[in-house]
This record gives sequence, C-alpha cells and structure tokens, in this order.
Amino acid sequence: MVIRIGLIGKTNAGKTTLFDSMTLKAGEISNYPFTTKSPDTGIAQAVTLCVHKEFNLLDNPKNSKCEEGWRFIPIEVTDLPGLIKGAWMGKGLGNQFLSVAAQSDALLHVVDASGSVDKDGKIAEPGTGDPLADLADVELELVLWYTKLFSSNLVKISKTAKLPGMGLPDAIAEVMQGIGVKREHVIYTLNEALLQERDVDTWNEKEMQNFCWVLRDISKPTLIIANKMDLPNSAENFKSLREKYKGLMVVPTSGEAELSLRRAEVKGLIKYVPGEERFDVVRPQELTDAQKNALAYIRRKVFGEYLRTGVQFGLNIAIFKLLKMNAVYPVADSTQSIRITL
Ligand SMILES: Nc1nc2c(ncn2[C@@H]2O[C@H](COP(=O)(O)OP(=O)(O)OP(=O)(O)O)[C@@H](O)[C@H]2O)c(=O)[nH]1
Ligand SMILES: [Mg+2]
Repeated sequence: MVIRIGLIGKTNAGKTTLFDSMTLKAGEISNYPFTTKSPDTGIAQAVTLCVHKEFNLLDNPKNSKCEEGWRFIPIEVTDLPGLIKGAWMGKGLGNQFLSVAAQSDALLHVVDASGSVDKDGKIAEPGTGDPLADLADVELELVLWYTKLFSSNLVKISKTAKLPGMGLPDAIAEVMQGIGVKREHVIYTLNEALLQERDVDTWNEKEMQNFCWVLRDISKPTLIIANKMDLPNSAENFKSLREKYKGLMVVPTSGEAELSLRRAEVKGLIKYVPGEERFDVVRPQELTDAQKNALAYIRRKVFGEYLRTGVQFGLNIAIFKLLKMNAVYPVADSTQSIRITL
C-alpha cells in the first residue's frame, strides 16, 4: 500500500516548488497565477530511523531503502492546480481537481505565509496578502464540494438507509467511498454533529453543512504548510496561523530553499541529506557568485532562523503523526502500517 498525499492551496503558494523539491521532478514554477494546469504525481520519501541499528542487525530492505541507519519509505505525492473560488461548482476545472485531492490519504494545505500573494493570486509585496483568509477560502471550497456531493445524493442516501440490513452510516459511506469516506468516519461524524438519531430527510441546510465540515476533517487529515518562511512577515503570520488553527498542525517551510539544496546536491556541489540541519559545500571553487549568494541566503534566512527547510519534516509529520503510520517489522497486513521489510 502506497500512501497518497495531495498538495492543495491557493495559486502561487508554492505547491509545485515543494512538489519538485520532494520528488526532484521538474514541474513548472512561476510567479504567474495558475501555472499548474493539471495534476501531476511523483514519488517522495518519508524518513524514519531504521530498526536494524536498534537491534544491531544487518538488513536487506525490499520496498524501501536504508542509508546510514535511516529508512526511506516511498510516498506518492500529487501536485494540484491552485484552487479558485467557485471550484466546488466546477469553476476552473475545480470538480476534477477536488476529486483528485479527495482521493489522497492526507492533504498538505500550502499557504504563502509571507502574505505575498494578493486576493486574485498575483505576487505582491510580502505582508500585503492575507494567509489566514487564503487558507479559509480553500477550506471552504473543499467543504462546499463535500456538501454538494452529499446533497445531490440525498434521495439515494435516504432510500438506501431504509433498506433491510442497512443504516444511515452505510448509505452515506456508499455514496462517498470514492473520496475516501469510510463507515467509521460517518459514525463518528453523526455523533459529533448530534445527528445520529435523526432521519436524514429532516436535516436542514445548516445541519447538512456542519455534518460535511466534520466529515471533511475526519476523513481527510490535513497538515498546514506555512511556506516561504524565508521572506519578511512570515514569522508573524506563522504565529497567527498556529493561534487560529489550534487543532491542526502547522509546519514552517521554505520550498525554494529545499529545491535549491536538492538540485545542488544532485549536481554534486553540496552534501545535503533532506531534513538535516546542515549542508556542506563540496567544491566551493565551482560555485558561481549567484550560487554562493543563494546558499548564504539559505544559511541565514532558513537554517539560521528555523534550523531546517521543513520540507522533509512536514512529510514525516504527515506520515508518522497525522496518519499515525508505523513502520512495522516484520510486515503485518494492516491499513495502519507502512509495509517495509527487513
Ligand atoms: N521566497 C520564496 N519563494 C517561494 C517559495 N516557494 C515558492 N516560491 C515562489 O512562489 C512562486 C509560486 O511558486 P509555485 O511553486 O509555482 O506556486 P504554485 O502554488 O504551484 O502555483 P500554481 O501552480 O499557480 O497553483 C514562484 O515564484 C516561486 O519561486 C519559498 O519557499 N520562498
Ligand atoms: Mg503549481
């Protein structure tokens, strides 16, 4: 079972930059709005300490690689086009993108923490945009889309729920299983929304929307990625995001720094292990002035302030904390474990 992670967010938040840095693909990045036109999938890796060190064993991994005591577990990541208002109604191919996002096991919701994207998605001066509103807009699109899917199937849900041997949780799960909604998600949500005793035909619009908010949260775990932390104003907005979204995890990142470091490492210019709190220049004499300046900027603005770029950390948090995946030895066939073998 490969875990699937979807990158969602407003245009220009840095989704493709993060995607390219995780997968070493070459998706198009630009400061124009709506650069990415269709979803793209690549393979990234979550990293965890390998058990062989702990048990003093030699290992022979089959579906993940072990390097110097670290185990690299493959994860499928999907980069999505920026979401616009009205996506839930099908605007800007919104329906298509939302259904791709909804098939992921978890989402990374990328926000431009520097506030350098204006309300129309154009790049502006850092501090002039509103990352909290950007996040709320995209979340709303997602929930409205869930609500639309639910309400347009209401007659079917109501009928199925009354069939012998069926109930409301089965009926709702049947209609929404394609987007990863399971029966246990529905049962939890009905309880949370205090709708467990009510016939679905009697729900009013507000109750339906509330139900869909909770269902979206529970069935699609989401990590907030506060990106562009190297820019001014990001630290302040990061703090506000954490305060406002107390129940969610927020990870600060600089996708651009990670992408530069990973590409420099591929070229053999530096030694850098993703996630580590350092990088070393291998051949200083081969660096151009521009490359020297870029590395100095990354040292100062990213490693100096936040110790790391945060990209690998974010992926690891999504896999091991958000989805509560455990690397198991030996392999047990459980949906709660990533299958890796010694
Ligand atoms: N300073 C800084 N700029 C970044 C960072 N990440 C991305 N950018 C810049 O932000 C702009 C948008 O980046 P993209 O990766 O194309 O954004 P996107 O979210 O994929 O945009 P769409 O495809 O339009 O939805 C580009 O100019 C990037 O270079 C970062 O961590 N720091
Ligand atoms: Mg993009």
